[in-house]
Amino acid sequence: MSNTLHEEEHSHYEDTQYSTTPIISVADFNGDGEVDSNDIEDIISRYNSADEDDLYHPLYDRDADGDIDVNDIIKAVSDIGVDVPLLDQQIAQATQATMKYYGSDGLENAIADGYF
Ligand SMILES: [Ca+2]
Ligand SMILES: [Ca+2]
Repeated sequence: MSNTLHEEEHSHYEDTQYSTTPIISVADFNGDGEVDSNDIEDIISRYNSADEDDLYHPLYDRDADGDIDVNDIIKAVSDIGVDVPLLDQQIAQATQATMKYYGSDGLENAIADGYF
């Protein structure tokens, strides 16, 4: 019984259009160990952005479909109060630390900081 169920889930997963998964499993965007109003304000400030926009960053794309829309915000809100895995905190902190090198000003910021 459990084997059959597992196989069905597996084949369903392979049929889906999206091969990417969110960068972090819960919406602790600033990596402080909890999902609270700061994280929600953070994602709301990026609302209605998509792949090529500077406001878009995959860290906030909770369903990994290339935009930050109401579905991503709903997912983030539903994470309020959940336990944040240590790995997610570390990934979020590392991603925040390098976020200024992302987007159209990214290269300029990297040069200004002496990376090139
Ligand atoms: Ca947080
Ligand atoms: Ca999305």
